[in-house]
Amino acid sequence: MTYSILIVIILVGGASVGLLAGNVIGHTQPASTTTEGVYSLELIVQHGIYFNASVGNQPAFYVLQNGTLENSSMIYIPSNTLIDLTVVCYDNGPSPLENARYANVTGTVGGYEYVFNSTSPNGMNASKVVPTYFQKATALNASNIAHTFTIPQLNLNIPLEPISTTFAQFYANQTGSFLWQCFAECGSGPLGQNGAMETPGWMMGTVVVY
Ligand SMILES: [Cu+2]
Repeated sequence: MTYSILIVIILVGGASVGLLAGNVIGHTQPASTTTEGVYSLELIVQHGIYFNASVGNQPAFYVLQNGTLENSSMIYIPSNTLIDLTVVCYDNGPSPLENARYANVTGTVGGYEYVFNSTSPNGMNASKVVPTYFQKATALNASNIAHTFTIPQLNLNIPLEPISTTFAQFYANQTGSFLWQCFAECGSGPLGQNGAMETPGWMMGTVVVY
């Protein structure tokens, strides 16, 4: 009798632990969506890239794919699939937001992003890979945002701190082509809205959800 009760307790306890572990490892998914695994999207923001003779240097987003930096004018992601988004921002200074609402994290799983500050992996300075802090954020300080990765039609907004690594998860639950845009005025011209800000592959482009 005593043994039976013990076995039941162990079984129930074991099942609970298994469920918890499953949630952490497998990521919690909405019951209404079907997924075929997790898709990793890795973006790099670099600054000081030669744009043209009159503008000079500008910042740009790249897609890190197969070990190379690829143009971000077209970014492909699967629909109804958990997207693991990692953005490494090497840019070291803030730009004013086009609207204060772009300081908020929107459209992600849980409504937050993880920010690892001072974590641009810099081969010249190994100490830079040690984060000075790690933050689970639903919004960032609007005065300390270098860029945003925003897909307005999918309500996705990922604000990025200078010299940081940011991780967030999201789903794109409709197929089609959507604008992506940075909403920190990091470009050229009197308002910082020209140059990179209006050029595909720099601070804007198309996200194709297939
Ligand atoms: Cu930008």
